[in-house]
Amino acid sequence: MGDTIFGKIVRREIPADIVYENDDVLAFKDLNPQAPVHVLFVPKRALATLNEATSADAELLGKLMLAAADYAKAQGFDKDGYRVVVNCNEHGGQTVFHLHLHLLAGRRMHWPPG
Ligand code: DGP
Repeated sequence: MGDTIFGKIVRREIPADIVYENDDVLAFKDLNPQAPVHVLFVPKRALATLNEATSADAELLGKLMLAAADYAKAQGFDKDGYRVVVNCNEHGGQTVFHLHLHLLAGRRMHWPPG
């Protein structure tokens, strides 16, 4: 696990509002929500950014996506819809360098994103 704030959350060294967990993925509410629902899905085995992912990480990336979809369906967000986002590096708006997936729901999303 990378030594970021998300690694500390995964290791339970700092608190977070955890909403979902399985063997490979932890999900918790974003501290600075951009929608009525804003949950971050992080792999317990950290990659810094999407750029570091290789074919060896394909299963983990799939599990990350499926965890978000499972959670969205369990919460009923699938009916109206939701958005899943991965920010990568500076122009992508990434600020925490432990790969994570944003799940946004509870309002109509805009396109293109800012
Ligand atoms: P990104 O910009 O894609 O790297 O997203 C990082 C997100 O993480 C951002 O929306 C704010 C959130 N965040 C940063 N620090 C913390 C924290 O300590 N706890 C929680 N729950 N969220 C955090």
